[in-house]
Amino acid sequence: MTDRLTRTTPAPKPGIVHLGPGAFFRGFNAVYTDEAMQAQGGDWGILAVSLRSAGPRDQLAPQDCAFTSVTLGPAAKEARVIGAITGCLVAPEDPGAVLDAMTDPAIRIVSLTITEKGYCHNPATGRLNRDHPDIAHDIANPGTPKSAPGYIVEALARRRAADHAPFTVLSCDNIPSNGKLAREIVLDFARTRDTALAEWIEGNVRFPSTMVDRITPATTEDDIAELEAAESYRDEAMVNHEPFRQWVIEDDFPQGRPAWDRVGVQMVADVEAHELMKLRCLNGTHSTLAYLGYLAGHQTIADAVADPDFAALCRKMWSAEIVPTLPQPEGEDLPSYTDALLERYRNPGIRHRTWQIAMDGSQKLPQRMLGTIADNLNRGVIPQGLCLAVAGWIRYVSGTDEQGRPIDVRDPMADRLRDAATSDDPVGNVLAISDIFPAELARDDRFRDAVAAAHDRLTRDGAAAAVKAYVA
Ligand code: CS2
Repeated sequence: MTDRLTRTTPAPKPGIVHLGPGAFFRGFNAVYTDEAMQAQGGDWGILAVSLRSAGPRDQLAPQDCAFTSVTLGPAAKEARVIGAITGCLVAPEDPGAVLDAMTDPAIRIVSLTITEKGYCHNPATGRLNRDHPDIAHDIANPGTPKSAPGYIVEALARRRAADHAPFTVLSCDNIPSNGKLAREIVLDFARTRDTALAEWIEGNVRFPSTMVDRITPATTEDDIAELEAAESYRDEAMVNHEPFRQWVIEDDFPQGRPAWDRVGVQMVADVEAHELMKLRCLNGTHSTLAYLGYLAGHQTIADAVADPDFAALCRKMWSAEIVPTLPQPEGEDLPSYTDALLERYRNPGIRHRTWQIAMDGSQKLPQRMLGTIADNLNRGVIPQGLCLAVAGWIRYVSGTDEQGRPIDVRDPMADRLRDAATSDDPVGNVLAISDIFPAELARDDRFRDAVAAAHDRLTRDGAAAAVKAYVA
């Protein structure tokens, strides 16, 4: 049997605690930070914290937290060992150790890739969901938290009590104004405990927003075996990703930051236009391809866009429905951006499963599609492609595919969605879920009728035919 990968360079001193050490973090934050330390030094090693499973620690720890980042180009692969991670904690095993690390003054940034649902917020309002079981637990047990907001608020309270400067909170999830959302939920949580603490956080803690982008499919056993054959070592913590990457960050780090600007990160004053571009153009069509593509039998994004109708679906949605709603981000040419997206989707090296992207739709739809739909309705346009995508999601969460086979729907609201989507009035009952659909949109007859018509068509003719009809 081949040996495990081992670290050959000394581990840096930690300056960052990162919550959510999944594939995206490894192929993105860790790679950029590794390069930034190589370019300009600095004690910016990353202590990774898994809030739930022991998986990341079990993969990373036996290799001294070194791991391989594999860039999958359309023609060739390139493997690089990344040494930026200094350790990995599993929070449920020892919440005290995580809080100690977060209270250490050497830690100046706490970054997050906890996915949409990790914010424990109501997706329609952006406020903390106090009924969330983890939040209720953390309010009652502040010293042994479970949720990201619970850890952040307790660590900030301890830093304040010890007279240490706070860390900067850096959200790297696919949510618009992710820094503002992180700030809202942290403040909402702090207010449940202590108004003075909430005021201190409000006045002293920075929450820069970011736009993050790199397609990073979940690692499979085959990926690990292929790397083992090519490099003659075994790396359970490896990640595969596309060559493209883009990180736009609001430059607001009173306690300092790695020299990310030296390695291609765009440090800007306001990230919003970039975020809207990325969330609506990329994630909006990604989710569309996920639901309609899955229903039409496509396993991966590359398979879906190899079908000319699905490629045309993306192009038509970008030009007719998505790009017209966007402010112009500085330095971007939107038509070139969307052309490049289609090329990225086509990358045959990337096997990004439609099923993976279809997960957690209840948390993703608002920022990926519903805002774009509302903007179109406000300008008098009924966005038929986006309405078809919403109808595709409703079909998907019903839990049965077009051949009558079960779909493994993963979503925190899966049961509620299935009940609504399999009722007598699937569209009416799903749109009535106010945690997902803002009241004004749910009430809009133009939207409701377009989704209902698309849902009828999908049920009658199937996804492939419905997409063909849209692009015709
Ligand atoms: C994808 C994203 O899984 C998903 O929902 O749409 O993770 C996407 O690959 C990234 O945002 C690309 O930057």
